[in-house]
Amino acid sequence: SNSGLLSKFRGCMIGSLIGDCLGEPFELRTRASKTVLRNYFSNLLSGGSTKMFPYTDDTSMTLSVARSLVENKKIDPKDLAKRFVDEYFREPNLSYGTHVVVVFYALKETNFEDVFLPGKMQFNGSGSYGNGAAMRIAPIALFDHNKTDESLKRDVEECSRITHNHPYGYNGAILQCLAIKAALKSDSSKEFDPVDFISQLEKKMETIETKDDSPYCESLKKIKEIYLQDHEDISAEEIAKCLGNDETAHESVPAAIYSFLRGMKPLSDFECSNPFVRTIYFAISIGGDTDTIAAMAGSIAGAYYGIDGIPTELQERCEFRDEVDNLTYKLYDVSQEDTS
Ligand code: F2R
Ligand code: MG
Ligand code: MG
Repeated sequence: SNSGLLSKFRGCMIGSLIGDCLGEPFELRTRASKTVLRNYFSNLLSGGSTKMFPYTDDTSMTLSVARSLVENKKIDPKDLAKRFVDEYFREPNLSYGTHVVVVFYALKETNFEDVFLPGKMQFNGSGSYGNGAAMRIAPIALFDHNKTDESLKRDVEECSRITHNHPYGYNGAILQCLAIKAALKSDSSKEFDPVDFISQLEKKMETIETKDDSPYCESLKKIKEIYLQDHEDISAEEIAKCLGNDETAHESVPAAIYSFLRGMKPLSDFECSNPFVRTIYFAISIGGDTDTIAAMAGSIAGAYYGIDGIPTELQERCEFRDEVDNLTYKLYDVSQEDTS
């Protein structure tokens, strides 16, 4: 139903916000102990605290993508670049990636003449493979949910290559976008087959990656193996070693997708009956780039369970919750208008 789809849109965007806000305190720090994480979540869920959690670059850039789509009803790279830059200079202290800031300055200094050129020049011309393109991609998955994978891929690349011109960078954003789209299209009241979910993504990535350089297909294979070998209780530490947990796209997008799958089943070290919460918990327990892995996992899980699957106790702790939700209604409206 349409109300079901709207709920999934809202779940996706709020899921991303929650992952960013709740994952931020642990980003790039020593991995939090299970006791610390359990207390953190039970405190939040019991409403014992009224502390508000601020968002970071992940949300700021996601909002720019959503606003640009709402205003232009299509991907407009120049408008996107201007929004990224305006937001950065308006609020530069949101823990942006250390190198992406160079792109913002260059775009501004060249007056947005060629919006792809500064991104191409990053890292001596190889382009960035940071996860900054993947972390902001959720609005495109929603806007393009009825389009072909081919047009989704084109839109993701245009949005990504402004800052992330390395194939690992934009392909990670494509995989993350395809995972959200698949979650959006899945009925959460029906049985779910994780191996089938991963196999579908793998098939799509095989047409995108080259055979001899395919980090995403390799990680998807590893996730499939975890299920096929009944190794479903694998620890968060082992997942970090096996799939990665850092600021690069290829070492974080697979961990986010795995966190979504892992949240479907009870966890041995965290008793919680809500699968969305389990996803965020597991994503943070992987350590490393916790805000970004949890934001990406949260957007997939939110697209699957819908807004009603996300406890209000967690939503209410996030700065900008209402603004994100209001924007999502607008994004929903333009995505319904657009049938091209
Ligand atoms: N940056 C953070 N958190 C750390 C906060 C640091 C703080 N600002 C401080 O001053 O201490 N979080 C946010 O950054 C990640 C997204 O980053 P993005 O947008 O991809 O940026 P960037 O700089 O392009 O890439 C990130 C790092 O990836 C490595 N890398 C990328 N391409 C590379 C290449 N071709 N060769 C070698 N290394 C490459 C570099 O280490 C980049 O710095 C998110 O976590 C977001 O939350
Ligand atoms: Mg961040
Ligand atoms: Mg991060």
